Amino acid sequence: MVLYTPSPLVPMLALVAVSGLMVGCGSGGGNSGAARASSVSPVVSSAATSSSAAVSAIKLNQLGFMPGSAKWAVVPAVAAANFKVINTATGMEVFSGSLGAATRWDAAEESVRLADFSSVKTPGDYFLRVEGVNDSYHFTIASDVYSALSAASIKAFYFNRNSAELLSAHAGVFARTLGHPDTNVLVHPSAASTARPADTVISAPKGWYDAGDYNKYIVNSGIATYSLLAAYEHFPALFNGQNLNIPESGDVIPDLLNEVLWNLEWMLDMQDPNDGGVYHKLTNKNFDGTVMPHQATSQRYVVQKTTAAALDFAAVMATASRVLAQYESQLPGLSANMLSAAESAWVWAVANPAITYQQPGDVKTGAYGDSNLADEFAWAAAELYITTKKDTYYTAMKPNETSATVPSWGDVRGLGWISLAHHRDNLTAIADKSLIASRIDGLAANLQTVWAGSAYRVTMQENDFVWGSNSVALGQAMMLVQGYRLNGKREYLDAAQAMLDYVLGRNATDMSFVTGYGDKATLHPHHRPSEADGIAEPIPGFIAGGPQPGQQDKEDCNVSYPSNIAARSYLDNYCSYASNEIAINWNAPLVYVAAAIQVLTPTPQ
Ligand code: 9MR
Repeated sequence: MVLYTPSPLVPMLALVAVSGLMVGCGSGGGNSGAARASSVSPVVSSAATSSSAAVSAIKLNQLGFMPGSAKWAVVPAVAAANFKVINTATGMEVFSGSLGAATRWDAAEESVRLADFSSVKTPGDYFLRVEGVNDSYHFTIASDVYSALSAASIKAFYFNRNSAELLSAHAGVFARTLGHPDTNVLVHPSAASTARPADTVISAPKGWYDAGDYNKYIVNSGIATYSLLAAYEHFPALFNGQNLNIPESGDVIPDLLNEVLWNLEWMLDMQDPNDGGVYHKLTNKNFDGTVMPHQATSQRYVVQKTTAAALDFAAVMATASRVLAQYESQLPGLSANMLSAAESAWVWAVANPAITYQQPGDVKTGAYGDSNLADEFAWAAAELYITTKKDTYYTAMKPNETSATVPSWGDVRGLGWISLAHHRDNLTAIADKSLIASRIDGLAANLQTVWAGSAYRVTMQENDFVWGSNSVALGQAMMLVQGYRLNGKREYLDAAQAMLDYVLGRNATDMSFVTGYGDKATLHPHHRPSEADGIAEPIPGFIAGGPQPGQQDKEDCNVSYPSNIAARSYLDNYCSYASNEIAINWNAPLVYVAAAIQVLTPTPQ
């Protein structure tokens, strides 16, 4: 379990004017215009224009749906009995349905009505019309409706590469100079050992910037990297032919794995070869100002070896070892090296089972501190078991004591169950297959129950609105997908689709939280390159953290949040690191869920 500590980002906001760029909140960025130039903002229907009482928005997935998707929209609680689906090109009504009864969603303190138009399956562009309400955004029904989003959500990791020059051939207008070579990193006193005393110089280049900041954290890299590897492991065909136009494109290795390798190479350097321990993070002492990577030149340190870092590292390396084994001729020896790195990190963690992260007094960057390590032990043991088939690891997972929960950086036990379920037909006799199935199905069934009873037809509830709430939504979808993969219950897939809908617009803010995707999408993420690059649009493909009522950045923003209500407490402003930052552990489940929905949604007969 995780303690949601007050923001560690505040010191960054105290800085001002670095290299001519204003730093901190309220610097705006001058972004303007629709996120998707070709799309049209809500069309005002004749009914709406004729009535001054026309009320706000119909909320739906602003990209659209696959032909076989469940399709739902959320309509304000107006008096109308019906809704219509209208073909944009012809202006013809293609479907009319009854609106559900007005029902309250506590998280948004709002009563709404549901429109189910799942039976509309013909590809095309459409919108919804309800008397007394503005027409909805236009949306598309097409089998490839999510392919661009899917690619962009992976390309976002490329845009967040540490130690990389981004060439215009790959990055277009977002090309940038190399920053953070990380070849001259000092061992912080908190991480000193006999073999590597304080101020020893080590090299640990590459990796991804964690989020809107320029630091690198093993714990958060763990869940993010795993989620991408799992996407590949579960849906390889989708990624094998994908060209993301990254520097490695065109080689034999799929681009998703090329991108993941960029981070894995860094992670390997975070292990101390002398003892197997893993540094918790590689960071500056303070957050950088709002500058481009090459302008952020503070000394970097590796800070404290922790049990969580060793275990998350072990889990990821064990996973990567089996996923990359098929590329032995391109990556000679790497798979075996990763497995031995994973096992030595495990041995270190067993010998040092309770070293939690303690932020040193002179270090102010993110903590990713976590005092409950049972889930990290369980996850690492599960991945080591699957890769090595050694029964001792299965026992070490303590399956009977390990529940399945929606994954987050501080609670990773669900990841172990995901992997066990995927590999269930290829385990040793010791594995309890019915337990694996009941863990996955139990969690999916709980989520499905919430979804079925939700006024918004989503799985999010009031207490899910924590820092990075959009990753809770997508984590819930990931677990529903596992339920569907296990037993084919259609409701699980539909509930997972609902959560993709949620982040793309069927939420109480009426926004798509993915930069560049949706008519009304996040424009001002708390992301240093997007803010400091002088380009109006944000870099595309990043998902914002999302609404949460904590508003830990309130003092640092000179504009107010539009609402204090949990599901509406979202501020699309650069200053809002508590609701509008981007992060690798929030993008990775977007990659996973977008892939799963594309592969698993049945094609209508
Ligand atoms: O995602 C983290 C969230 O769960 C915590 O509540 C929050 C405050 O401790 O920190 C978040 O992680 C941030 C990290 O510490 C530094 N990089 C940016 C991350 C996203 O805001």
